Amino acid sequence: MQPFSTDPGRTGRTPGGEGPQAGTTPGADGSARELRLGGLRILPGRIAPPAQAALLEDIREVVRQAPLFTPETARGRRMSVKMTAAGRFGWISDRRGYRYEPRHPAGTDWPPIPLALTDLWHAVVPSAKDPECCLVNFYGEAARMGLHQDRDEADLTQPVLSVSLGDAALFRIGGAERGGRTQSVWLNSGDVVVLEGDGRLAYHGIDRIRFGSSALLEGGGRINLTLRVVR
Ligand SMILES: O=C(O)CCC(=O)C(=O)O
Repeated sequence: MQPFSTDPGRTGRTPGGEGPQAGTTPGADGSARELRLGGLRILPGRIAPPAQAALLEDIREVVRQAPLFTPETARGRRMSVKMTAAGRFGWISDRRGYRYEPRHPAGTDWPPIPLALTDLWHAVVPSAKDPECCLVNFYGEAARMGLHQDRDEADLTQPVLSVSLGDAALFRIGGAERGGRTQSVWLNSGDVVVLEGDGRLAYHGIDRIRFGSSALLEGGGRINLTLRVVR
């Protein structure tokens, strides 16, 4: 059974308030807000509430075609997040280790990356190659993700773009070396994080989520969508 409903239209409530720019929430001065933290670019509220609800419907379709599964580490430890993917490749981890794969563990092709996400990618990182993987991470109440670098991609000059939907999450950011100083920030639904340039290899992870803090997902929880160029 999937941890969130894949039925169309099962949003907890429909958040209101369309910003003047489709899909974005501008800062008080009308410009798109942007923070820099540890070499990462954070775009708070980049995806407006109605666009979040629409994106959730897109992800429900992805999950219908490519059901969430619980990855295991090579040592047999089950990860606390559930995962699936869209695009040419999905990132998986099992007893053979972690890697990108062209098919879901059930043997089916990954569904296409939703258009709203490729549009977002082109708007936020216009000079990047097209994304080839959209990893979908689902965080239930106790899920977390340890500090790690994203370095399984062939071209580490290509950015990584990460979208938060649903409950707030405590995001920890370090530098490019393991064991260095870290900083934390709460990511809310609709926030976008870009790992690029000096921040591309920054260690990052999710310490915990504030379960039930958002009404986007009916039963609570958080979805993270991470877009990457793989080859
Ligand atoms: O959930 C998040 O915001 C981070 C996800 C992440 O770091 C990853 O999938 O590599």
